[in-house]
Amino acid sequence: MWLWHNGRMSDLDLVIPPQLIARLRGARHVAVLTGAGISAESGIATFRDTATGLWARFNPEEVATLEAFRRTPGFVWRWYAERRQVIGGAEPNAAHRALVELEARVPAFTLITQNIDDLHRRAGSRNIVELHGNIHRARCLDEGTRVESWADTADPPPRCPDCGGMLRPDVVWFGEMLPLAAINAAFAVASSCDVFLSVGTSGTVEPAASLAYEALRSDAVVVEVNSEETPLTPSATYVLQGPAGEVLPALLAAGWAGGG
Ligand code: BV8
Repeated sequence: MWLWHNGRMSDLDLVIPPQLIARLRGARHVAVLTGAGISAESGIATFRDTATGLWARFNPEEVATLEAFRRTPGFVWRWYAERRQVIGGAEPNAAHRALVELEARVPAFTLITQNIDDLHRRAGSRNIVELHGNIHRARCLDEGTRVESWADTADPPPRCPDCGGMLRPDVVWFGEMLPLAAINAAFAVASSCDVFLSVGTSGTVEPAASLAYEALRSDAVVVEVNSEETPLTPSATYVLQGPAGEVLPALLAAGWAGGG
């Protein structure tokens, strides 16, 4: 693991800057934004890993859009059904669990996720803002009725139990508005927190990608946890470069060694 601080890189095994730990321990309100990278160590492909990423095989406009669903509802439904199956077989990893522990140790904590895999809730996180919906929910394309279960059909998508219309995944597609309550909450938290962690996100999809800059503008300490550099790296207050499943437990251990 490597630490980037003011452009200097050092081996994280040696030190996590005491001033970062002090800010974390003294934080009133910690906000965390997560992306697909936090679920990578649970075996779930990220969007942009070229070898295995979901983008590698499908262009997002081909699948994650309302137009694609209207054009080929069965294909889009099956793409989500395949992802739901992979996610169903995955478990939260050490990074998800470290955020559950962090939530218990700070006065106020908000977890903002771009992920639709529900692993934060399964890990035990409580104050979660789902920016892009949840793959385990569906909703009626015509009247918006939300359902948590449905009878699978040989000719997907399944139908709305109320009106018989097509069910669609209850996720935010490209070109769709985010849930207003979620995006308003996320920006309110980004502008009022004193520590903002950006974990496992390439920061390329808007409006989620703007949250870290909102936190910087509001004088929060912004910490990036990512296995690679991203557009945020030069602007973050601290960059802890490494797998989230190692970095986040190390951050917790350094901040609350001995459970203090
Ligand atoms: C909106 C849910 C406006 C679905 C997702 C042209 C046409 C249309 C829209 C646009 C356009 N140009 C720009 C836009 C806006 C668009 C956008 O941002 N496009 C991008 C591609 C440029 N945004 C939208 O469309 C949004 N809506 O703008 O509406 C509007 C206004 C008025 C009226 C109507 C509409 C909606 C965006 C939401 C799309 N839905 N997900 C689904 O999942 O199928 S987006 C999806 O992709 C994710 O949710 C996430 O947000 C994004 C992927 O990003 P990441 O999570 O960061 O994942 P990625 O693979 O990129 O990166 C992984 C990172 O982890 C990497 O940095 C890697 O290094 C790191 N990593 C890997 N392993 C580890 C690790 N880090 C730590 N540890 C590890 N082990």
